[in-house]
Amino acid sequence: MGKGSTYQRIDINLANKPDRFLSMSPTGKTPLLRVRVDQGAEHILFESAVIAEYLDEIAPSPLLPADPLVRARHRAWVEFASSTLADIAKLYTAPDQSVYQAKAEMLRRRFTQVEPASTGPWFGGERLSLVDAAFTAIFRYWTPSSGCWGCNSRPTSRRSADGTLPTAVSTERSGRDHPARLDVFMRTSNGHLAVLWSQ
Ligand SMILES: N[C@@H](CCC(=O)N[C@@H](CS)C(=O)NCC(=O)O)C(=O)O
Repeated sequence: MGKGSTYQRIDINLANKPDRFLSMSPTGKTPLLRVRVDQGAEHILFESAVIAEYLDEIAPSPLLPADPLVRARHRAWVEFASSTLADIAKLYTAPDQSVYQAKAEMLRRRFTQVEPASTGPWFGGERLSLVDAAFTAIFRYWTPSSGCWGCNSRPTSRRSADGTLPTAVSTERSGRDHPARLDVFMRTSNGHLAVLWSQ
């Protein structure tokens, strides 16, 4: 989660979602953030862009820029990262080769769109932004064994391109065993990915 906050991460097996998770998640998707303020009622936040912005707002040193126009632009690209996450989920659950290829093509197109919008070395210039943080959720699915679904290079900011942010932030967020767990998930999925993985 970063930004110095205290949290506990609970992993959800998306191939076999627990009832408790389903009862909390209106969309049945991860991530979810369960928040309790001052021992009060518990609140569930969903949608990664909303969760990221909430955490940014309650922590010192906001990652979203102060200027309204630049801020709106960054929000738009955080939203873009969120919908890219949903596309990755569709790729992972593609039932056959043609659906898989269509989803992979969609992802390649998305990555070529974000690169020109970045001014680098981070997305918005000289400092880490919420957009860079949002894209780390995507890079978690981009392990040495999964590659980038046929992309030629890592997208987003140049800092992301050299691997610095995705490695540091995603390892903290997802746990060191994430690549191994992802590997099992892919191998045991019912879709086309499992076929690719067994080759
Ligand atoms: N727009 C959502 C997308 C979330 C999403 O697609 N999450 C995937 C994991 S990366 C998921 O939970 N997939 C399971 C499913 O769709 O059943 C967000 O940004 O939170």
